[in-house]
Amino acid sequence: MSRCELGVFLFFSLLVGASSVYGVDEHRHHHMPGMSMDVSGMVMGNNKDKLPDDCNEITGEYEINVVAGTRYAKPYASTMFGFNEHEWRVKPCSRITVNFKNEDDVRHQWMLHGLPKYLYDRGMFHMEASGGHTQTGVFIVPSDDKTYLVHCDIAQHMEKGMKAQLIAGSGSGDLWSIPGISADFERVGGIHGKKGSLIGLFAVFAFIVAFIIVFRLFSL
Ligand SMILES: [Cu+2]
Repeated sequence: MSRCELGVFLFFSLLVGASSVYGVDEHRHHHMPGMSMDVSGMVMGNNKDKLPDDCNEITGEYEINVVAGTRYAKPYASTMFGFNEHEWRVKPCSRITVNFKNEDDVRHQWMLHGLPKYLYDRGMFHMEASGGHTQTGVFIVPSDDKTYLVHCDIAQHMEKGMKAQLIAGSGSGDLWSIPGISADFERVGGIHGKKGSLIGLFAVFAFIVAFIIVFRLFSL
């Protein structure tokens, strides 16, 4: 085998290896405990009784009713979807029951990030409700003062208003761009984005000019 062939062989074996590992992972994920799924939606990371390592006991019980729908976007400019509330406060080491109702026709999610990975797959508690359906799930937060990101992961829904925060204890600061709570720093990114596209346009123009010069040189 030449060096080149060996390289190609190694590349493809890596590719096959990586895809099979990914496949196994996906397979395992669909059989995770704490996951339920039907036509009305799904709950992932459901945890009623497994205490985080840093908690001695459950210090509080909360039941929050979250409603998702386009009508909750109305008070905020440039949003299209929303939750009835965009912030919830709980005690560290507390147990939270979430009743998640979707008033729209499209699917919505209530996905919370940053939980300990030894208890929650990918550190997430995740609910999805089909249009017009309600899902109920339970999770327990660890002992730290922390602000957890909650959002809907369906394409463009977070950008269009489905972003919220759950604050355990004194939290770890507000997240940006929460409707009605924190400023939309995304505008800064917007300016950078415009700058970036101008540079891109200039690069294309320079390339065309260079091409014309080279073409002329060779055709003379
Ligand atoms: Cu959504």
